[in-house]
Amino acid sequence: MEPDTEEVEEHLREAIDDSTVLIVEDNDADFDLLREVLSPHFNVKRCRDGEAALRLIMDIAPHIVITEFNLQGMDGIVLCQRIREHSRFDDIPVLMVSSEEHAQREVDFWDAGCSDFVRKPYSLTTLYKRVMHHLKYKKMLDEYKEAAMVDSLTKVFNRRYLESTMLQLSSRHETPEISALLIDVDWFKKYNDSYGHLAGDAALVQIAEVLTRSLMRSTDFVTRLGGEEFAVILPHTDASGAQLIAERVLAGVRALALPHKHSDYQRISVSVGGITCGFAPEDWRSMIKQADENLYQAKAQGRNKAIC
Ligand code: GH3
Ligand code: MG
Ligand code: MG
Ligand code: MG
Repeated sequence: MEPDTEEVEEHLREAIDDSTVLIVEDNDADFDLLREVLSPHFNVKRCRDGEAALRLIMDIAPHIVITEFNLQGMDGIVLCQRIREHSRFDDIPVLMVSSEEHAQREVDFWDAGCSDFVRKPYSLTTLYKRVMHHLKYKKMLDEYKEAAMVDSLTKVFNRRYLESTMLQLSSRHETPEISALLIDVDWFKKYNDSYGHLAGDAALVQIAEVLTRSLMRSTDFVTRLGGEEFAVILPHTDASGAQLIAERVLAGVRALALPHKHSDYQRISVSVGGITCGFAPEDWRSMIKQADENLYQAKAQGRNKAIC
């Protein structure tokens, strides 16, 4: 069967082509049918039971799960419920397949959180189209979610991401120490006035890249608070660790060597204010406010320096 490529935009099409489809099916003949129609287009994986499927889902996060209801051990309903227990997986499409004999449980399938349901015998064309449909909307959802969390100019996270991440960190009560750095570009108004707003934008992009490169842990992240002001959040980092990152930021921005004739240093520089808290505060603004006081001191003491 030839897929209908015209219905999907080109970039979605390409992204969907890489999709991993997990089929949970203990019957070989049923699996072979699905594999025949799906494997020319997708990366098809198979598990024979729910326990193995859960382990594989945790490991590879497939783009869609197609599961038979009637499995040995954990049935498709329990599998679906278990998948939905994880916030990471609550938007993975789960397509339930059942024989006519079990189709009267369809309300239970939906209640378990499945995204779609087909009863056997099904049309392979319709099954393929449904898989395409779910993958397309999952991909779009992922893109919209990312766009809502990322600053479009610098590609670092935005305030909304900072807000939701700080809420998560504070609710988990497992962040004994957290540091934040507030970074503000020096004499940036004059930079824009001298070199133009586009050059200013390009400088912000490069500075954001320096910030990202300065991080050392996977839990560290950069956000653009607005304008020429960024925050770096360093969970599980004490004051000396924060000082180290601040030094890397200062050195990295100096190394960009972007000429700035109205700067005392003749180069673009940043000032950094740091703060370390004993726990992640729910309100990120209170943490940033304390960092801002140190940033103000760094500015007052001549800029191009960090006070943590
Ligand atoms: P200071 O050293 O005290 O921080 O001085 P400053 O000139 O950097 O600070 P001020 O707050 O006076 O000016 C910030 C400037 O940043 C003003 C604004 O034009 C510029 N700016 C804010 N957002 C953007 C942006 O997205 N792109 C560009 N190119 N400039 C921006
Ligand atoms: Mg500013
Ligand atoms: Mg500034
Ligand atoms: Mg400020």
